[in-house]
Amino acid sequence: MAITEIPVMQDYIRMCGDGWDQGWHERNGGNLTYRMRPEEVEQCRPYFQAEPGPWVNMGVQADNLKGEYFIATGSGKYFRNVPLAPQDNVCILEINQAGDSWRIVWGLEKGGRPTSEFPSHFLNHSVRKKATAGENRVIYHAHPANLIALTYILPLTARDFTRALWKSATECPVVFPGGVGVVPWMVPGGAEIALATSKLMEEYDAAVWAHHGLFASGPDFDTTFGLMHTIEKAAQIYILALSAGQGKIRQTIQDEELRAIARDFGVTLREEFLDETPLAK
Ligand code: 2HA
Ligand code: ZN
Repeated sequence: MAITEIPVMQDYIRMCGDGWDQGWHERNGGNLTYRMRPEEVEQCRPYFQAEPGPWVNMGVQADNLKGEYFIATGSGKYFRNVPLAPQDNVCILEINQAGDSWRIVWGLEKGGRPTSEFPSHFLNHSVRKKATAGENRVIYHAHPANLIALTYILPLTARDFTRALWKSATECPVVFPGGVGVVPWMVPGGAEIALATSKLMEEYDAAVWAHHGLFASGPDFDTTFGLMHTIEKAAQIYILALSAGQGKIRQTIQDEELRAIARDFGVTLREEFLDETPLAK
């Protein structure tokens, strides 16, 4: 038995490979973190290093993540390589009892650190754990091309992005009834983008990073990957329609029809993103 045969590790590794297959992870683009369940930590513990790495302060702190364990991609590592050599590209981190530092207990065997976006992921885990009563476990950042392209042509507001995406595929309002947040362009990897994103993730389970990519969260790998996939596919359809129609959209899903979907599927759409007039675009 190897640690990579443990189901949680297999699911994590598979998601990295799936993201690569989708074309969302050029070079070292993107990062994935998972907050482990206690029983998963115990399954993996026999494989932990005899000597954990040194504690490294993150510059951010969260009371509700003290003592948690995360699986994380490595800084500068390529998603493409994760299925081939998970032990060199991925790590398991333990968070200290102050909730402000990590240390590596497994992985990155040829050296390295967790993703440069770990402070962003960490703050977002804290916010999503609180917002979902502990259900949220996955934070996923990727660079899907069509969604990034939309950040050059749509106003950078949650309302504009949400409406364009909801109307680009009938299932969208069911998959993300709360809509998507939008973070203006910022330097990645720092505390500023971490704070701006985590502020939005109090309300949204996905946030667009202008001219950069998407942050998505969810309770498990399938749901989170599915959210990324659904949003990117909607963006692709919108771009295809705009391109084929030379910028003219002849018809689209009406607000009343969005309301009808919500009614039949038992979801609550963010009301302020809907227009009053039934025939408004
Ligand atoms: O890890 O995607 O945002 C590379 C990135 C940084
Ligand atoms: Zn990125």
